Amino acid sequence: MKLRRPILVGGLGLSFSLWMLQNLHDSMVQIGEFGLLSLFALGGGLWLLKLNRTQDSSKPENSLPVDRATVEGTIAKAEAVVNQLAQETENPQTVGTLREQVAYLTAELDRQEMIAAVTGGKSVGKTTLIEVLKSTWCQNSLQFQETPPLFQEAGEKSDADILTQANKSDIVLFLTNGDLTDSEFQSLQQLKAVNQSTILVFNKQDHYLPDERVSVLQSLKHRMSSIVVATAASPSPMKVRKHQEDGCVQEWLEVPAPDIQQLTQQLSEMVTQQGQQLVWATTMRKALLLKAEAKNLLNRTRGDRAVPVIEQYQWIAAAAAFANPVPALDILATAAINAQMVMDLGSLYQQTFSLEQAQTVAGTMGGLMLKLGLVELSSKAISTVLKSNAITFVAGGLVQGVSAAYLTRIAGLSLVEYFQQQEVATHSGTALNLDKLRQTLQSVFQQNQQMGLLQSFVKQSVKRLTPQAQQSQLIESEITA
Ligand SMILES: Nc1nc2c(ncn2[C@@H]2O[C@H](COP(=O)(O)OP(=O)(O)OP(=O)(O)O)[C@@H](O)[C@H]2O)c(=O)[nH]1
Ligand SMILES: [Mg+2]
Repeated sequence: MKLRRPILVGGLGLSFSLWMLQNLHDSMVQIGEFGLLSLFALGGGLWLLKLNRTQDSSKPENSLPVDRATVEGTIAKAEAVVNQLAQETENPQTVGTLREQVAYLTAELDRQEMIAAVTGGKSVGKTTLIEVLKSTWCQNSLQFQETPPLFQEAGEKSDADILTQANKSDIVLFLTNGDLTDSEFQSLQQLKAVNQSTILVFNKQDHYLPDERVSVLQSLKHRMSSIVVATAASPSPMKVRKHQEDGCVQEWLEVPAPDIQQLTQQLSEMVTQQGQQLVWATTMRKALLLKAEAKNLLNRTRGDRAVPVIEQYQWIAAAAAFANPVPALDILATAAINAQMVMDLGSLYQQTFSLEQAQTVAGTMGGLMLKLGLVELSSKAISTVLKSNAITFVAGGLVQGVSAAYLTRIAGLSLVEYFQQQEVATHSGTALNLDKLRQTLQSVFQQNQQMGLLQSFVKQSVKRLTPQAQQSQLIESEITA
């Protein structure tokens, strides 16, 4: 009777983790008998088939051209995330601010006045260019805003902040004084990545001889596929020499007029031909930013709730493995991931799993942990920590208990991390992306393998699992250490 049940469950999709916790006391030995590995192979084949078909169907949301309906759709998505946050957070003030921003975005769609941010490194001529534009080129519908200089070691604002700010404008004028430096190139790439309309302005071209100008301009156009123009916002005075009829030579300095004609022509074209488009694209960027901000807050709220859930299952797994120490690594992996934990964490992230689905996820993760060698690595690391803390192995299941707790923690944290990276679910039933789950497991495991973290975790677990005698030993070893 006892033997039949796991076979059935295993055949359905490797779901004995929950069963195991329920039956720990009498079943541990029996599992070993009928070959856990073959069960894994059977169940494993099933879930691999099921999960590999799941593909990431998300397409980039921000590639030109942007139409009004798409922007409205994105604003609605941002609003949905804000609404979800409103249901889960205990901070109504934040929600209020976010809601105001959503309303503002909708109004933004019909904004008439446009904004151009003027950015670039220190002293490239931002202020001067704006002055010249204002005094010689009258366009009421376009305002210029100078950003703080980029690439400053001790700048008040980081480059990322400056670029984020610049991205809230409709056009970015990115100034450079010659060939691009690496950091200039990277900043331009970042602007491009968020679909920001950018004009690369080669200012101070008067510093170059005419044929040099041409080659700089060509090189800029070659490197950046964006629009490139050359300007001289405030050309240096030039020496003018005049030979007079009587043979004398007269010399004086002359200040050439600013040369911004290529730029103003480009700007005029953009404002008249693409004005509406540009405003929509800006609104789109702002909506995506707002959505990301709301999602961050939501993830933080949910993360706070997830930690005690993980801890609860961590100690359940620890107690079970400690009481019934079975050395087989695969049992450790499976015992560590409780299907009920998957369900509980899933529901925190609006991902409703049926018990069967949760069991599949648990089995998948156990399999991944084994395949990635995480189970073996952590057992070894934990034994080492225990030995170095002079903890004797009076209780035989200590390594197993601590390992089970540790693996539960890794699995729980990975699931949380995985859910947090997903789009905020407005309906459940999203299929699992096995590749992403594997990557997340690996990276979470690596983060948690740091010696300091591991040591404090082991100490915490030992305190939980062992009687007073062991604990005093632990404390002693801390004092003598
Ligand atoms: N030769 C030449 N000098 C220029 C040109 N444009 C600006 N300058 C000079 O470059 C210097 C810096 O100009 P700003 O306009 O203050 O530069 P900025 O980018 O606003 O500088 P920060 O705000 O301090 O980063 C000034 O002395 C300008 O006169 C130009 O086209 N040619
Ligand atoms: Mg300035």
